[in-house]
Amino acid sequence: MAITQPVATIPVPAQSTYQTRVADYWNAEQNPVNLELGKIDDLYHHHYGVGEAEWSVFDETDPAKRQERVTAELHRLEQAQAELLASHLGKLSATDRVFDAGCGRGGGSVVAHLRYGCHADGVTLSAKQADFANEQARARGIDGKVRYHHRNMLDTGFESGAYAASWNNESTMYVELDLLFAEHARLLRRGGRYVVITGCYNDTYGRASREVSLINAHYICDIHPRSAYFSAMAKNRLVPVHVEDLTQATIPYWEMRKEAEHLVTGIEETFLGAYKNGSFQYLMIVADRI
Ligand code: GPP
Ligand code: MG
Repeated sequence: MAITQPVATIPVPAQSTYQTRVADYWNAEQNPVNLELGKIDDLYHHHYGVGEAEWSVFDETDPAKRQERVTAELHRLEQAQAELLASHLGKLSATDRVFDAGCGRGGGSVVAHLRYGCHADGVTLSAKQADFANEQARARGIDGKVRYHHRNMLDTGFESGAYAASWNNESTMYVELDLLFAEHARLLRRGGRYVVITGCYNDTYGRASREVSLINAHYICDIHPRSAYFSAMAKNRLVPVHVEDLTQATIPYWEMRKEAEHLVTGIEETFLGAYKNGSFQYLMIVADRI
């Protein structure tokens, strides 16, 4: 059928209705598993942990001290994950600039800055998270180098080619990968490094399992299949140099979190089920921007 009427122009909002709902979630979020862990050393993370868990923390007989030790142990595992990501950002100096896409309350950018002395720009859809993270940077005296912005990671407005490294730490499931990687490729200089740590569904299992769908509903996200990462990178000048399946390495974190009655959010069994039935993987991809 021929279109005889011109297509009506409608105002395009700065962010979609979906993105507004995601921002609402993070503006309201106050999970003890994020705030109590972050308070320990003012490194606030919104990702999970990796490595062997020290189960002896549960041997503590004083209930309050036991809770404290479990909290500290989960934070140690989350910190190990942040350090693992940062260790793959390539050679960086104090004059380099890095981009943290979906920065949450800011922990990852601080970790990168403390490690390399670099400048960091974090972006989040949540004004509350950006304010919180900037306040943390001020309190630490690093606000001259580490800055957080209330912006859309798909359309940052930052300068093209100005970044030596960039990453997504568990934030890709909120966006379209083609649009995301186009923005990383635009921001990264040639030879720059991109790192993603993510939960993805396993193509060899089939489509998204019940557990993966429950995780999507819990966080209002849309977990991509593993294959989608590689095809979207190939289309956007990002060439993988290292791929690591972190699934086994994250299971101890979830086993311990499940037993931490003062911190559980209710999603713990679902993650463990998804990892153990093979439908879901915790994956790191390191890529060069060519
Ligand atoms: C953790 O954030 C990560 C996400 C919400 C994105 C979804 C991640 C997947 C791997 C599917 P968080 O630390 O705020 O979550 P929680 O409150 O559960 O600790
Ligand atoms: Mg958390």
